Amino acid sequence: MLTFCSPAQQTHAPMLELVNGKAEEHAETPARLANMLAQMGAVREPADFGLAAIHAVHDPAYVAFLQTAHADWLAAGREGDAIGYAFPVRGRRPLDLERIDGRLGQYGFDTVTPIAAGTWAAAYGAAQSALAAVEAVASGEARHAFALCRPPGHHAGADYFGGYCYLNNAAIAARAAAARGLGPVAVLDVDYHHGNGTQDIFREDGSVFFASIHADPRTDFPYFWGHADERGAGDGEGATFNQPLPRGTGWQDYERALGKALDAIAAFGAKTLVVSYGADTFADDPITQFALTTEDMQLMGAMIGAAGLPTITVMEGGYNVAALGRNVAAFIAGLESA
Ligand code: Q9C
Ligand code: ZN
Repeated sequence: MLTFCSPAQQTHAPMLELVNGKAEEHAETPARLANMLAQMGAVREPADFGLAAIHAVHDPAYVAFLQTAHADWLAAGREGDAIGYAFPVRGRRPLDLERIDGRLGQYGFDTVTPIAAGTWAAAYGAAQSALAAVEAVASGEARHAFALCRPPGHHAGADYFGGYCYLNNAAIAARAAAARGLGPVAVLDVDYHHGNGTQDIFREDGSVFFASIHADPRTDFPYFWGHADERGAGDGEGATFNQPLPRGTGWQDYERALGKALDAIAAFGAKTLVVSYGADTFADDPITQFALTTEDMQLMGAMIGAAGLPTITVMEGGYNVAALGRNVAAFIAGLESA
């Protein structure tokens, strides 16, 4: 598998997340990527494709906020990572706020996604890895390419961050793939959590199909998106397909949902697949509640590969650090067996 990763991705090292009423050690650690890299063969550094493909998905004012947020935080006399504490629940509108705290609330939706010193450089590097994977497929160099993105991306919307995500690598890849003539594109999101950012970005865009299999948002993050009745809107009506599954779901039920998602993607007429792959469906993941095994990751990869589409995979979550590289390697082995 042609695999991409930027060294800049390791500069993001958030310290804490405020969850369960406590400051806990952040789950999305540099050790995750180190473990994945240890299981990969050669990994390529992406070229720098610049900001244009990022701006094709994200609001430039939001991107500018991300670039200076940590420096603004330090300039306000703070130390450590920037975390918001006040959020506009209703009537969110593009106010031009001055204070970093107002801006963190304006653009963020939770208290688990700190902006640290290296966050922008790492998020930019992860987006470049996704773009390099697109380029490898578009140029015909590879039929499958994998971007070892970290930080992940699928919770980030056009103008917001959250869920450990800042730039939406899958959406950036999908738009870039369509621009390179690889459309129609479908995004298949198999992370444990619903990919709310990707859904929002393509909600009214009927040219990109979005299918997600995830823990029911009635019980799990991100709570406010991913319910079965969310099917897209306007031009995108019917091009969003959510399958929320209960906690405890194992391979048998997961396989059935994956089959339905792949059928819908085929019916849509997708020519290219972007997969948001999260290994946090793993039974021994410390923050989630599905029951897939490492072997199931291989079966998942094989089913996706059997769809027969050129496929760009971007890494999302997965928090059992010791098992992460093994799970990713199993998924890739399955994908390549098809
Ligand atoms: N008790 C991704 O997998 N909530 N993001 C954690 C744990 C946040 C996950 C609560 C989970 C965000 C990309
Ligand atoms: Zn996740």
